[in-house]
Amino acid sequence: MIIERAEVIVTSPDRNFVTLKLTTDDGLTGLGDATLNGRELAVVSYLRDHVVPLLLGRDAARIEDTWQFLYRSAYWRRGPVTMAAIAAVDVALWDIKAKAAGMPLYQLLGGACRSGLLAYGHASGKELPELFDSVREHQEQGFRAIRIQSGVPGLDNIYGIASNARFEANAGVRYDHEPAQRGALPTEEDWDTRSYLRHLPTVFEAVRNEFGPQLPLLHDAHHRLTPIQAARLGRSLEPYDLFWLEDCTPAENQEALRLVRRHTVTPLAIGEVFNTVWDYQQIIREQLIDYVRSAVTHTGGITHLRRVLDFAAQYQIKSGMHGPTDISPVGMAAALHLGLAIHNFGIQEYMPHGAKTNAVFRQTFTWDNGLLHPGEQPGIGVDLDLDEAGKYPYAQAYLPFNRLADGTVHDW
Ligand code: CS2
Ligand code: MG
Repeated sequence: MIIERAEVIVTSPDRNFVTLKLTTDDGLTGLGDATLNGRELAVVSYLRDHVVPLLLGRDAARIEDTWQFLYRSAYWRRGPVTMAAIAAVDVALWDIKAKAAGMPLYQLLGGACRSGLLAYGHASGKELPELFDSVREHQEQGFRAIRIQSGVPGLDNIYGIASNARFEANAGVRYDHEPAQRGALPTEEDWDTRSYLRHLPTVFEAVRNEFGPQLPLLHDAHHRLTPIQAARLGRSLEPYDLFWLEDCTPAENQEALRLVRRHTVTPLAIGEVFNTVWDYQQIIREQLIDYVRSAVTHTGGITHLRRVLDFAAQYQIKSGMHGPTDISPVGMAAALHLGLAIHNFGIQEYMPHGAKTNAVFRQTFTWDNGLLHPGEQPGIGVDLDLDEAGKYPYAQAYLPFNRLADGTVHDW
């Protein structure tokens, strides 16, 4: 099974996506997601200019060897661009191997450990009535777990609030379709930590009063707090029994989580911007997190993310794979196959894609009664319609950034 063709496909139906398509000499094809939000073309070049020449003529069956070759022969290791490129090759090869074996990938990974994958959806609102409506909407869509993002009095445009007037004016669609905004430059958003820390506990109190104690609730602090602020937030949210508090503080300095852990028992999820097991060494070994947030697409594929999750399992840490709209349907399908096969599955993030995207990427995974399932089609179960993809050329888009009231750039 020799790799005969390697194509890097860029399309922008509802947002930009980068997909690697490998074709073998016996006609089998495999797809891999290489989408890095706001920096897509860097991965396109890494793949087209540096990786594709290395793949042609290789034995498609040698997944581990190809992984090690791409990681070690690059000399310059780790990082979001390299690991997204390696991830795309890895998933495409697993897709091919599962098709060659005539089985859905999860079967090749050891079979199902559960009947389906609990998923959470994104509810948000500038104020409580809108937020409550959004929670109800997600419950009607079948979600059994819900992420809560709320506006903060005094701040106009902040992360995660679907009804973002400025965004709708720019893009003409609701924010929850995509955080990256098409345009020549990134837009600036507002932030003030003290207002947020005062306001958020009141939001969770209101949500619990309205929806009761059972509903699993999640929140994404999106890397914006110092360790002591994160500790305070975790503690102030304890009465509302969160499923997790995500990215409470930037985790380049893994030690920072020790301070948070010392002050709160609110479960912590981290890792969507991590790319290798080495980003997790200390926080897993010291039991400083409860959920690994890495996505297959950004963590070296199924081969490497499985290693991270096996390491986490020794510490009873579970998966909580990143699944926003900037993970393509190919990346989502790969996550579902891995999620079904691992024992230490926790929860899967699920932001449904738009109609144009679903026309480009024909998917077989299912969503039923709050559970996702990768489906039974051989491979990962996603086909890419090249004609449809060709209708949507790449469109420059950036994630927003934050400035504090005094003009200081802050984590978005
Ligand atoms: C977020 C993402 O879904 C999440 O947990 O952190 O929406 C994130 O902002 C985007 O994926 C960035 O590209
Ligand atoms: Mg997040």
